[in-house]
Amino acid sequence: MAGFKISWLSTDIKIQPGFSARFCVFFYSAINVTTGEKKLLIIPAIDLKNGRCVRLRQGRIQDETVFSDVPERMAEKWFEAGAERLHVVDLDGAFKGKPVNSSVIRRIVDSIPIPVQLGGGIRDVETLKAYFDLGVKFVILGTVAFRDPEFVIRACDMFPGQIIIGIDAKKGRVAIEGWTEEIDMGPIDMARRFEDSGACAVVYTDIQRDGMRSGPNLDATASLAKAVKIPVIASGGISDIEDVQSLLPLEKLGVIGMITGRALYDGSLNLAEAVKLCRSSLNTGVF
Ligand code: AMZ
Repeated sequence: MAGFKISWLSTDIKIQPGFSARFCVFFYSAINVTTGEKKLLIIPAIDLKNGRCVRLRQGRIQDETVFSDVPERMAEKWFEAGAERLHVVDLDGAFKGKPVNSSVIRRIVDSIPIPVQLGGGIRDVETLKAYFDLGVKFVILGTVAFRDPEFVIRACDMFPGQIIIGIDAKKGRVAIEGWTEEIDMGPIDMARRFEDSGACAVVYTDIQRDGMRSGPNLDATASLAKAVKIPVIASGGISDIEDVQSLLPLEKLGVIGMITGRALYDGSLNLAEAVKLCRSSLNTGVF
């Protein structure tokens, strides 16, 4: 009897006759039921400022490096290298508290077939609707999540499985409004507010490491993932393949992916290699 094949994203799994039910249970347990994906995601970041693709250091608006005047070309590049999701930030939007780079975001969404998660300047339902209409798959709420937690709950009701909470912290305190304002709350307390909101993930960024290639904050990321049921996406500081490797054990705590920016642009991290590592490590753990 011939086997049959399950095609999933770019991974083909051949099921041969005689495979036990246990295989299916193990296989299913490897699937993140929240995202529908089955491995740790490497999510390249495209930060937009004045229509260009930039990287900041520690979020300082004056400390920018421009990597492309045509951000959709970058999106295509990361897609072709194997990315399965893209992280896009409207930096002008985050600073101004309203969408600024929508036309570029449209071009990015139109140029690649993978899901885009987008944050920066989203404060109301109209903006949410506009971005989802445009084809954005997940929206990240940062400042408004602190200022108006009820809004997050309404948003999760309206767009189930598509709302991500953005928690950016500096020295253990959450920062909002383009990271210009620190509030008297830690990331765990902030995340706990949204335990039952229906949010599909928390993106946790260590601001002091962001754009610095100083290594991810493993302790803080692990503590957050342990403290809440919501899946966590780690961000900030990933500089090379060893850093990617160091985050893999956190998958069992509820970390579902990692965002990387400057290391990809500088070339100190090879995206295809990182994606491959995340796939092979999961398979080793499962089979
Ligand atoms: O780099 C910055 N100064 C910055 C940044 N990258 N400020 C905000 N953000 C990102 C957050 C999150 O993804 O990491 O913007 C989003 C939150 O935006 P808002 O407008 O909801 O706070």
